[in-house]
Amino acid sequence: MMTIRNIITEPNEILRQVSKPVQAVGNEERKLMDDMLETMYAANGIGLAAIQIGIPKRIIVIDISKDGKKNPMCFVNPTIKNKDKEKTTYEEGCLSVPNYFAEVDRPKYCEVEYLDYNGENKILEAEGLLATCIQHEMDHLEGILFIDYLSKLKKTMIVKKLSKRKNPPDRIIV
Ligand code: GNR
Ligand code: NI
Repeated sequence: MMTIRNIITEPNEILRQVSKPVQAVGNEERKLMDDMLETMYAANGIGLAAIQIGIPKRIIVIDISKDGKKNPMCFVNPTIKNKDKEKTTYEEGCLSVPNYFAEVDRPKYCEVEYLDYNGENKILEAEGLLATCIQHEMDHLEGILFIDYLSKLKKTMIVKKLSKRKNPPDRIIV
């Protein structure tokens, strides 16, 4: 059974937490990764960090495949081994910063070491959108959002607009 979880949006202090390493990849972690993928697909995102659904664990999921094909990727305790000096620019968005997009420069290439869905140690060489997405997600593990790279003026404007947004709660249980 997979569950679509609620995605936390800015401003919310939870998004600023530093996520904790996972001790071992077990069934609880796999269930979390399943739910994260389901939540990401439902929101039409290409990546999601556990903290975005309120779980401060160093787990991210990514799927950058197109036209209905699925290629879910799971990363537990990811670390960047190597990254390019050369930068690339993408227009980034974030499911925790809904409806706002801005260009961000990041290393064009990176090597990431992680544990996969089965807890196996892997190394992946990433470039282009995948490299950008991995770095965006790994920022979430440190409590960093893409808007932190924008000018203070742009960032303040976005946070102000988001805080005025009426966020309808999923369900009110009385
Ligand atoms: O869905 C997403 N799209 C995206 C586009 C460019 C760079 C990064 C991303 S990640 C984002 C989903 C998200 O918020 N992940 O944390
Ligand atoms: Ni994000």
